[in-house]
Amino acid sequence: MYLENLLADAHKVLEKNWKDGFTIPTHNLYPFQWNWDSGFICLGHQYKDLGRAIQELNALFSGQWENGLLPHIIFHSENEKTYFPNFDFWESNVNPGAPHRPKSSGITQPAVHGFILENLWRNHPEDENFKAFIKEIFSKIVHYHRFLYQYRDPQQEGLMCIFHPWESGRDNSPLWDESLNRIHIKAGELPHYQRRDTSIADPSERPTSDQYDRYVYLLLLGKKYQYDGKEIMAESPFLVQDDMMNAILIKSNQSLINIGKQFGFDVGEIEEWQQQSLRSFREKCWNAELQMYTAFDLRGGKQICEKEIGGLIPIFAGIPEMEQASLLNEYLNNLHNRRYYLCPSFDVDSPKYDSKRYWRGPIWPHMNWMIYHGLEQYGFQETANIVKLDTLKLVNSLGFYEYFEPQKEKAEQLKTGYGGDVFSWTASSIIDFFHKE
Ligand code: 9WN
Repeated sequence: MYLENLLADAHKVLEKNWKDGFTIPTHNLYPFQWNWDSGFICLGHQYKDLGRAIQELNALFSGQWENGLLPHIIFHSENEKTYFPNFDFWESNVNPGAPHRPKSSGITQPAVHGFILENLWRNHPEDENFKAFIKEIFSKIVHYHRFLYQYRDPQQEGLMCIFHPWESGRDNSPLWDESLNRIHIKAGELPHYQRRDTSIADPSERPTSDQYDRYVYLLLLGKKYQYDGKEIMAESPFLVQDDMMNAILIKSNQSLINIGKQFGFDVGEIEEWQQQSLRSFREKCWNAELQMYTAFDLRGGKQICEKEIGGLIPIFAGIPEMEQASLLNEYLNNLHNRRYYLCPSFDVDSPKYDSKRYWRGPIWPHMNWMIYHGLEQYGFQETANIVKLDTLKLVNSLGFYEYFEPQKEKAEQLKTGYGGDVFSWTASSIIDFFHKE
């Protein structure tokens, strides 16, 4: 059923996006190095050239700040003009611990690097270069996790929070609507800025201009306090303990513990974080009525009660009891029976669902990669296989796009996916799926 060339084409995507030391997500739309993209991109590089995966992570961590922050964008080039906000708008050097070069943003993204490192190591257990690399990078990843627990856990619960939707990696998810609506921007309050994304991608597949104003507002709030000041936690109208980011942090903690024990590193501190994080996550993020995990709005003091793709990721981190995992599995099966490709990024029955607008409905291949592995771990192999097959089918028929239409009837009428084309983590997810067959 699959194009014989799919795997070869996926490698070509990574080759095209390789920039002498790191990989961009896609040309034009995202011309720099992105944090969690790079993690997933390593999955693809490892089969052709493990050295590239090492370079990718080294390039990413060259942008790490003294306080441990691993920024969401690393601007290795200061000449690219197709992205807003660029390095000169972020001004990362307002923080004295930010490297002078490479310039970076001042916020972060999901902490995928621990589990990515474990994945690469398990696939190449005897590689001496890789072992040496683990010895170098391990403490940098731990330092990053320490940043999240020190600077982003104001109630000391073991749950990190974000103050900007971009940090979640799911920028315009309906999860953030209520928090963003707390922001009232007065005329003239924001500096003039020009979006670049909407002249490259179809504006109907991107966030709205009202949302963008709020993204800029929160960026400026962070900058006012050097991006790590305590005032951010005190003043930000947007303060959310995201279920997906915390699940990913828990998954990566576990990977660091596994690696550390094998290599004889001290993992006591990580084990303490992990115990508290697991306990708090289970208490605070499960919603029995929705039968799904939810993010917690710290500013509003309540769960964000929506069925959203982040609520499925705890299965990847081994967080649910079997009963809860079965409910997540049922949720997906039900969508499959209703002729949706898996896994839509938002509740298809909600009025906020929009099948083509970015994180408000479309399917994202790297999310499917995590959900596939989670389902498999809990023994839901049939559903896992559907997730994998749907991803392969969509990419095979619509191309290496950023995101995809979930409704089968509608997808069959389309010639392409949505958002950026020749997309790196789409290619990497496909490559890794092929290697696990
Ligand atoms: C802002 C690069 C990134 C991904 C995010 C995705 C999108 C950026 C943007 O692209 O966000 O970080 O400008 O829209 O939402 O998950 O890391 O692929």
